[in-house]
Amino acid sequence: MFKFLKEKLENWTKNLAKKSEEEEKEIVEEVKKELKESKEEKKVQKKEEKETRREEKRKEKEEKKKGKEGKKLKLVEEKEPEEEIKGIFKKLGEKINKVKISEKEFEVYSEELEMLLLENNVALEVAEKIVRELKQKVVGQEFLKKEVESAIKDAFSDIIREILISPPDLIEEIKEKNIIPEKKEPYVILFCGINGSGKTTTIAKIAEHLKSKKISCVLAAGDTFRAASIEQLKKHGERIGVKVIAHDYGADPAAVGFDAIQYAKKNYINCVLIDTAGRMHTQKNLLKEMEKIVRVCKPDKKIFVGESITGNDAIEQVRSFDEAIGIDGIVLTKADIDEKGGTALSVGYITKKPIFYLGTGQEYDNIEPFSKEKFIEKLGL
Ligand SMILES: Nc1nc2c(ncn2[C@@H]2O[C@H](COP(=O)(O)OP(=O)(O)OP(=O)(O)O)[C@@H](O)[C@H]2O)c(=O)[nH]1
Ligand SMILES: [Mg+2]
Repeated sequence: MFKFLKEKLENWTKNLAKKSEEEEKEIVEEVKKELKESKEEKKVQKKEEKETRREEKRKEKEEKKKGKEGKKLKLVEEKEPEEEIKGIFKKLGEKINKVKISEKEFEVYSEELEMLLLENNVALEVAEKIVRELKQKVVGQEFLKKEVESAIKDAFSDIIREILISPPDLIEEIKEKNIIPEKKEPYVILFCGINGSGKTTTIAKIAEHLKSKKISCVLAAGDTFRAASIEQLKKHGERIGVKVIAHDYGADPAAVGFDAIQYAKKNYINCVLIDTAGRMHTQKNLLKEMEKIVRVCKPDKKIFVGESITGNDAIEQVRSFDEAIGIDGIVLTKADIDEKGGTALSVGYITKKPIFYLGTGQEYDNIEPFSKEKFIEKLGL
């Protein structure tokens, strides 16, 4: 993920350190010069003193000859040279161990960083926010040279942490709703998204995941539109041992969902997962159709399933589905083939909706609850 981010960051901090090494050399030269000058000054001073002493001795002798007592020679008090050198080197040490990032140095890096973020599917609005906040955190700050890289990385991770929204614990929510089995209130999740984004596969993965947490499921074959979609869901159901409620092709998806909920109530099933037909976010009439499913089935969660490789288009998709039915969260599929990773950052920030899961392959166990920290770790921060 975020190819080259780590490399770019390392290059930048190396350059900063190099720059400070050049400064360091300049400072050392300056100090050397200062020391040399002060040594020369002292030489001249000593020579002068010697001459005065010689002169005074001569005068003394003359005075003695004259029978008078000679005056004692008073020497100029000298500052210990070692003390002086120590002071200079202390100051020198303080200066050369620190790096201060100027606005100009940041500008050079920030342009590269913004480009890199955009290349990795981070939306412009989000890339600009990251750069702006990083600038606030690092420009004008003094860092210890050996800590500059980790300080910038920390600042970066903090920004990402702020941008991403942590999802609520779905398992806990389902268990809470099912706390009184006699109430027979299954937790209902509706899945939506454009064609081929991975809705049906994600439903099977989540059903398997919930099963492993001792939560029972029933699947509703709400995609009554695409050829073979019902068979596809039934096959998944057979493989994972989960009941599928289906009507014929062309039937009302809201009715399929409603039936699945009735089945769950009757059989004390904890959770209903409703599949829907893929529809482009630009097809307003098809989005409207989703409203009816929502009205009839009253889902506890409406989850948008999008591909992490989609990039900026995913934002438009989530926005359209959100406007139509008000989504509660996101599943990003195909994270296993996404080298970039920016989609998670962008959809999360722009829609302010949490990402619940990442799809990481075609097998049933290829699903991961989304974790901010894991995401940050994958970025190499
Ligand atoms: N590599 C990878 N492939 C995935 C992932 N999730 C789904 N797929 C594949 O994506 C393809 C489409 O998946 P489906 O689950 O049928 O997608 P859908 O959204 O239900 O598609 P429609 O019903 O046609 O709208 C299938 O080949 C899946 O195996 C994933 O996380 N990683
Ligand atoms: Mg499907």
